[in-house]
Amino acid sequence: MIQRVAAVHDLSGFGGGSLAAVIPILSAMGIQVCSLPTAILSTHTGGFTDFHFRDLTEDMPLIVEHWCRLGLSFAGIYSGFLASPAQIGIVGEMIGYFSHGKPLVVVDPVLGDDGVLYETMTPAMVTEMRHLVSLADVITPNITEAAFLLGAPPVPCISKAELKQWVHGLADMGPRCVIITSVPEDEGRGTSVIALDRQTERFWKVACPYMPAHYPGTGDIFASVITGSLLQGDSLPLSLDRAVQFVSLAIRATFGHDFPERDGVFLERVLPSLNAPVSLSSYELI
Ligand code: PXL
Repeated sequence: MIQRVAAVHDLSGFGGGSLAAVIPILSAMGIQVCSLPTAILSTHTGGFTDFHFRDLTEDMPLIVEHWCRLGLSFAGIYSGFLASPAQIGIVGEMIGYFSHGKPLVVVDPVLGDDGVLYETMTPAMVTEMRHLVSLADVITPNITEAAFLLGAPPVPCISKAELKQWVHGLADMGPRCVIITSVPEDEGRGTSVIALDRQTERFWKVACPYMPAHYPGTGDIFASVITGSLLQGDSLPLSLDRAVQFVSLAIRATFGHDFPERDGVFLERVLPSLNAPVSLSSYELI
């Protein structure tokens, strides 16, 4: 039996990320993707200005209702970029409708990066996203999104003690696993990924190799590998390792070329590595 995931993300035509990353990554990991598109855009919103944006809020309940009539069940429900506060409520209801299949609920609370909200995001989205986080098993905010969810000011650097407090603050909202990406290290010269599994109370860290580049869509790529890896039965720290390694590989495959960062990474070059045996592992307990 193939595992099936409901993927609730936008479809951006150019620039990679969102469903253009979610579908090939999960498919390469042997998981069937059922797309519930939240919006259709000409490009993602990072680095492009006059993009076309079609909000699909009205279509989403009709798609979910058809899936209910078909009696579908899902091993995972995985949400990312949502286009309106109403969509967050729709995803919450959807989690309830499909709870009989005991899906792994992964919420990537896409809100912003580098200390600011993305162009289409509003304070109302932040408020609603806190509700969706409370329904998730796993959340994957970056450090900016973690700050917005907690109502804390975004910070350029953070101590280990404060970081653990943030992670606990997010875990108190409901999810079993909290994963924070883009955590600044070495006064901004590097980043890491930090995670807490509330069941074991263990904090994990994976350091990310430093590259002086920032490609849109890497958060979607990271969360997709985490979703696939957990569904394949990997532990949380191994899933972190696989996701960090895959994103790093995608960045390295792209960085040597002279293309604008807003074009995204060369995902197609590195997809086959998702099927390679895990060869090295660098996670640590902190
Ligand atoms: O990578 C997150 C993301 C997803 N979808 C759209 C975006 C972004 C980030 O900018 O603009 C449309």
